[in-house]
Amino acid sequence: MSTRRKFIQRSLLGSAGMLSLGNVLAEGTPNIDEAAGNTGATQSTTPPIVVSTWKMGLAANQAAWEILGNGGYALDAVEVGVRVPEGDPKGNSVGYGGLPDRDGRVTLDACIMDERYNCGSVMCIEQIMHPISVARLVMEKTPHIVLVGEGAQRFALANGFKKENLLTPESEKAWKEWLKTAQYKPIINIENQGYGYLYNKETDPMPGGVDNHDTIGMLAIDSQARMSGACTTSGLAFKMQGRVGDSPIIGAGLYVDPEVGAATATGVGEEVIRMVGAHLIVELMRQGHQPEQACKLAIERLIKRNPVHAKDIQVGFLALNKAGQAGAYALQPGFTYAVKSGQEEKLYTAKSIY
Ligand code: SD4
Repeated sequence: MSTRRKFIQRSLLGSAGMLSLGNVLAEGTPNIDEAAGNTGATQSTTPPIVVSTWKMGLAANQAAWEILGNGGYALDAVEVGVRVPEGDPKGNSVGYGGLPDRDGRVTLDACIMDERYNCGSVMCIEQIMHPISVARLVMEKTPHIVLVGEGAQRFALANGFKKENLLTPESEKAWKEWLKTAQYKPIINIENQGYGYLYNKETDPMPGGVDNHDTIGMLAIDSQARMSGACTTSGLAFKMQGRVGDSPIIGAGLYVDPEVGAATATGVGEEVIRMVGAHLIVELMRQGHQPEQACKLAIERLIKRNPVHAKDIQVGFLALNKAGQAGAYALQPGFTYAVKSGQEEKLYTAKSIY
C-alpha cells in the first residue's frame, strides 16, 4: 500500500472517529459527555474515579461505579467493570465474540492487580467467558500469579466456571473470510494487515483502530484511596495458536503501584511487552511526570526503537495517578478513553503522535 494511501486512510479514520464520538451516544447512557472536544487529560478529581480504554469503557465504568459510588472496593469495581465487555458478544476483541486465532479458537488473556502488589493472570484460556474473574481467583486462591491454557481452564472449571462456546457466528464468519487468503504460517505483521475483519478493512485496517474496540484496561481508585486495575482481551485477531500479548503480563499491559499510580495498554502487544509499557509509565510518573506526559514519553520511546514499524501500528497507553488525574497518549489518532468520577462522566480522545 502506498504511503499516500495509508495517510489518507489514517486521516479518514481520525475524522470518522471524531464524528462518531460527537454523534453517537451509547445505548442507555444518555448523559455521557462524548463531545469531540474532550481531548487530552482530565483535571484532578476526588476519588472515587474509574478510567477505561475505548468507548466500551463507558458501559464498563458504569458497572464499576455501582461499586465505587457506594463506597465499595476498587478491586471489586474493576473486576465487575471489565466483565461487561467480556460478556458482550458484539465486541470482537474481548471475551465472548472475540475474534479467534488462526485455528478458529478464541483464546483469552486477562490480569488483575490490587493496591498491595497482589496480582493474578490467565493466558490463552479457552471457553471461559470471564477470564478476569479467573485471574482474580489465581491471585487470591493460589500461590502463583499466572496460569496458562489448559491448566488455567482446569482451575476455572474446578472453581465453578462453565465451559462455553465463545465463537459467535459473526466471528466465525470473519475467521472463514480470513482463511480464504491467509497462509497458515507466521507472516510478520499479518495482524496489522487486516485486524478488525468484522469491519471495513479498507477504512479501518489498523490494530487499535477506532472501530475495533480493542482490549479493555480499567484503572480505579475507591473512596478509601485504594487503587486497582484490570485488563482483558482476546488478543490480536488470527494470531498464531498460543500467542500471548501484553494484556495479561503484569508490568506490560497493566501495572498498579499504590505509591504512584497505575497504567494500562492497548494495541499491538509485542511492542508493549518489549518496553514493559505499563511499568515504564508508572516509573515515569514516579519521577514526577503527569499521566499524559508519562504516556507520551513511553510512546516516544516506542517510536525511537522502531520508527518505521511504529507508523503502521496502534499502541495506546492510559494512566491514572494517585491524585486521581488521568491521561493517555497513542501512536495513531482515534484512541479514546472513558472517565467516570463524582465530577464527570466523559469519553476523552487521547492525543497522538501521528
Ligand atoms: C494484544 N494488546 O493482545 C492486545 C490486544 C489489543 O489492539 O489491544 N489489540 O496484543
